Amino acid sequence: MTAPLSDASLSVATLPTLPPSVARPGYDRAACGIGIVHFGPGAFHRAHQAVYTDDALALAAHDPDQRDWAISAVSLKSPGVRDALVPQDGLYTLVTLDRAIGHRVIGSIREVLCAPEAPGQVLARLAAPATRIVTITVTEKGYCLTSAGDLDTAHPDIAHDLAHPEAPVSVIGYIVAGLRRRRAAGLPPYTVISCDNMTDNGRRLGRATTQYATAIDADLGAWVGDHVTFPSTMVDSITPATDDALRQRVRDATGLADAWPIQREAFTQWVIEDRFCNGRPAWDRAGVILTNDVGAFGRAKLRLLNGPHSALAYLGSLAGVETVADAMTTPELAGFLERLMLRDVLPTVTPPQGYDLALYAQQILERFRNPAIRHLLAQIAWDGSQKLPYRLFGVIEDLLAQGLSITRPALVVAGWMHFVRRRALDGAGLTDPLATTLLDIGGRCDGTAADVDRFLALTAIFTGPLATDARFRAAISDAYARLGDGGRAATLAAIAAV
Ligand code: CS2
Repeated sequence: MTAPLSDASLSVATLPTLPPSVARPGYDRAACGIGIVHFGPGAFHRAHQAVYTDDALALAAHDPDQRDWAISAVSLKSPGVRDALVPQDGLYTLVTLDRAIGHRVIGSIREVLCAPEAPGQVLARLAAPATRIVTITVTEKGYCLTSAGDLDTAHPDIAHDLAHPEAPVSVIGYIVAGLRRRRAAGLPPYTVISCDNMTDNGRRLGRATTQYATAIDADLGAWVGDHVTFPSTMVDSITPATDDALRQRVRDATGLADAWPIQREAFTQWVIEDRFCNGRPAWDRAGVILTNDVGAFGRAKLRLLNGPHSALAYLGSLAGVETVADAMTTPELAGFLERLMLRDVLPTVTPPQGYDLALYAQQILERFRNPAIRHLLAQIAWDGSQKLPYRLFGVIEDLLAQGLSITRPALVVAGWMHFVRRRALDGAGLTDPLATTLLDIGGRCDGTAADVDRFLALTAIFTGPLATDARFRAAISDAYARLGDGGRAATLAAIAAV
């Protein structure tokens, strides 16, 4: 084994120099054709679906029918992933952070494209007979849905694509342009799999895609409705953003520079509705759960993990706490979170078959406590306008329907309002598709109950019966007043009091 040069980078050529402690692709990558196009190859995809696919390719290495499932990773906007991974032949290091730290090079991504710079290549890849699955992680906002769940035809990307369907910019525009080519060529479609944290993500994506296809061509819309499947999924693995500390850790452990390594906890779960219209990799052998009832898994995870995550993000940030693990060692926040999860959220969740929900909730709390992970609350706080409805509003609706108290969930919504207001006052900016509107509202807030009404008037977020429910408004106004403008001690005391 050649000792790695100190300035060597990860690539196919340098793979043999890795120390034995670093796992690497256990299959012949060059023999694996591309069968999956993935849109949105950010950290989560590379920590999750690409790893399951890497496992499936290794487990089925001797089965020629299971070989052609490598991934073409497509970014819709920025060239960053392509610029980092192309010189590395698509390889990157995955670091799992738990009691034991694991290092592993993932090989399932064989092509990386930046759509705005190579639209023709992306469309050709979608239309290729060998492409049989499209997977997606574009976050909630990438689906361009209205708050009622329809395709938002006023969204600038969708409006653009409807006018130029052969030169799309949105993920739905690309999916349909690919399907249109396949239909014209007499090819079967591909299965389209949403891997984002939304309730009934497959049904939502299927509905919006069919609406878009119908708007372009009614026959195409009917074909999509009849032939394309959109399985719903539940995806789970805590994946903090990559930082310089991770790059250094990888360099130290592998002897190679990696422009974009990925870190995540050891725990990972993927549940997919078993509805594939054109085959699939041996994901089941790699630990993926294929089921007909993914909805129960999705709701349990969104309500018991993501909702509490958002609760920590806003309330923890208001109290000046930086990470999830730090929040969990702050008794006021940890206590609030347990009460929220066990007393309020848990009774609203129907357990997936064979699930012990109380145990599941305890395991999530344990994962949040993981001291090996620095998961920034600021990262989780992104896109609150998109996340809160999926994560928390269903819980609130269910509690109200049963005549139960919503004091604690309301504190989270009020916490988000204060968070927005403080960002506006500090001139700190906000990562959210509605940032301009939110910061405008935040800037006009004066700390009184009128602030709550300003936020609740946002129909893109507060919609349906909740928007007009007097109990909802009252609980949020009350919580908003409790949180007030105090410093750390006052904020923690307000959180501990409910
Ligand atoms: C988090 C999720 O950033 C967030 O909003 O709640 O990314 C969460 O870590 C994952 O869904 C865990 O599977």
